[in-house]
Amino acid sequence: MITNLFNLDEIRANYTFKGEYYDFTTLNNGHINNTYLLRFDNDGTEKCYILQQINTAVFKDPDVLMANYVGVTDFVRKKVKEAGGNPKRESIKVYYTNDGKPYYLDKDGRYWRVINYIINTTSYNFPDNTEICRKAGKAFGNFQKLLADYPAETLAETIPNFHNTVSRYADFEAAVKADKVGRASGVQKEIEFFVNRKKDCSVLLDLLEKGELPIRVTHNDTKLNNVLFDKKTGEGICVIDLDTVMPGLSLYDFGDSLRFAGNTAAEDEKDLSKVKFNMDFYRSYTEGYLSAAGDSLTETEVYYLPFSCKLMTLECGIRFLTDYLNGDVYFRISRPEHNLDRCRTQIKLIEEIENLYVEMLSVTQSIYSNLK
Ligand code: GN1
Ligand code: MG
Repeated sequence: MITNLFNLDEIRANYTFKGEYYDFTTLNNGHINNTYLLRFDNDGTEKCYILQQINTAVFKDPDVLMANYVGVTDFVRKKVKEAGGNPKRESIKVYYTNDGKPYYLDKDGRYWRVINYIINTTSYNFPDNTEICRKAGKAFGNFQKLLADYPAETLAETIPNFHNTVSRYADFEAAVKADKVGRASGVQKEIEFFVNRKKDCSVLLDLLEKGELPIRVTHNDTKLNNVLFDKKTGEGICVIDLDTVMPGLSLYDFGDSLRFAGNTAAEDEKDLSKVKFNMDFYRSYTEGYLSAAGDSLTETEVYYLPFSCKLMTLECGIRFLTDYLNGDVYFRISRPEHNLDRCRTQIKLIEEIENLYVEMLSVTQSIYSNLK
């Protein structure tokens, strides 16, 4: 967890912002970094910047993180320009400190970065309708295509084994065994649920090892709220939160998106009767995604799209429970059993996906064959 206290004067003195500082607001949508919106009065018009405190408990090497981040954002900006798009609205730009660094290390040892704020956009924590899902699918599909020829060998693993579901499971087993804060006895049902699905954790990694799935440059944190939608056109114009762009499987991005966007309720909903997997959202997201990325995917990747939804939900459920067992040391929480509530919504979603699985397979295949 990271602290909210910071010295804005010190940070401001190390950057050249346009206009006169006005105020800031907190924009904490995610569970990891602290994010603020800084507002300036630039000769009567408002100029905003995004300031983020990098969570160094999670991203242990800020130099490596920012080298990846600058590499990817510069690459995307160039691609957007080449395609005739508007780089100011469709890509992220890192602002450098006055002494030429892509981050600022403050006197208390905290790391900060400043990026552009894209005006007249909105993001969703919940897809209000199928069109939002279709557009989100298209945005993430495009993002994947945009990075298809990024030199993957230059990307460092900002969090090693991030979506390695076998090692995530091993961490979970270790947390159960250690039972650091004495919570294991109260969550036996949840533990058993994951133990019964241990074999799912190795399915994609086995295929990767056999050479049946390709490594790609992937986003790795494809929550719906990581897409900015243009307020005027409604299109998903910019994919944000690029800390975890790393080599990975396309299936990680697809599955993680539906884990979040396919859920009819919030990730931390306490009333599990509200948590369902919405097949209409699945269909429209898949249509959007395949319309953008479909021709670059292999048939094996497409076949495993429904499975990826189950696997990424399983991974996230395991991570929430692991953090609960470890004493809530990773994800930001705002109530005592927050991680357990999050884990329970993931369990409910996995049950839903298991029941809908055959339908998901046939919906996916029919969308895919219509594209060909
Ligand atoms: C974290 O920061 P945020 O909310 O975008 C996490 C993701 C999880 C997600 C669950 C670096 O993402 O992996 O899927 O929470 N990011 C990191 O909501 O661990
Ligand atoms: Mg994130």
